[in-house]
Amino acid sequence: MRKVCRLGREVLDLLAAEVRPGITTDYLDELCHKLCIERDSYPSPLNYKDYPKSFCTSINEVICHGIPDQRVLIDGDIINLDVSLYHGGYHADLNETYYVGHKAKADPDTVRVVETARECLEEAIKVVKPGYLVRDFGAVIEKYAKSKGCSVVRDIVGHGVNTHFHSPPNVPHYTKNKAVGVCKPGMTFTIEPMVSLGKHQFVTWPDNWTITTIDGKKSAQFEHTLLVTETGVEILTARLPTSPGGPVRTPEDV
Ligand code: EYF
Ligand code: CO
Ligand code: CO
Repeated sequence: MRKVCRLGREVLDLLAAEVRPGITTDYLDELCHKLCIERDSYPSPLNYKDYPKSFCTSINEVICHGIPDQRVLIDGDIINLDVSLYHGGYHADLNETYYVGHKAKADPDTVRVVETARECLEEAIKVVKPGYLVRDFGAVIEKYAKSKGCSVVRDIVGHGVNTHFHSPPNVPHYTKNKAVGVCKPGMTFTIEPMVSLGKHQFVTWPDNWTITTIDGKKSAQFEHTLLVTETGVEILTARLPTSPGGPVRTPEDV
């Protein structure tokens, strides 16, 4: 799991470095496929439940599972890149949302939803340790999102990730959920909160994959693959010191 997650981080960082106005998401998809193959890895989404591309690219009001196509990125967009890959019998799964163009020029609501989604994940990771109930992550996430005037998408959840792309437990991101499970050393799972500026409700496009906000307002997401350790948590997909921009993003990063 450590190795595949390191490879996943490399792929995401290399894709993120290509995000700029004027490129298409199909360009990123072809690059994602090549970067996976170069690492002796298979892009987990490709053909998964008949999904047609190698990763997901979700722009602005698209909450998740956006399919790469000929859409050209424009200054002021936000785009989530969700990379999952399979190597040596294990899957990794991580995503981040990026500003297209300079963060300093993005409108305040756009910055609010992106940074709130990033911080929701950080807040949830802080409480991961043996004995913590999986159902309790949602309260941490939704409380934080609400404090920033944002909503949390309810129907798409984090998940176990290991020899299977998706396995138990389900990890809801909202409060008062009924998820089953307790953190135990050795467990690997994702937390991947989707946070919106407007209503939490979504619509699914006729392609049966793309999920967007019901009101057209922007939504942002961040995801890590996590390992429960004897004393807490290891972020298997953490940014590396060698990642563009360094190990963690500062508020000044774009
Ligand atoms: C038929 C897919 C199937 N599902 C989940 C399949 O966990 C994920 N991201 O963090 C995740 C990624 C992908 C995925 C990529 C493709 N699929 C998507 C949407 C609907 C669907 O139902
Ligand atoms: Co993912
Ligand atoms: Co996932």
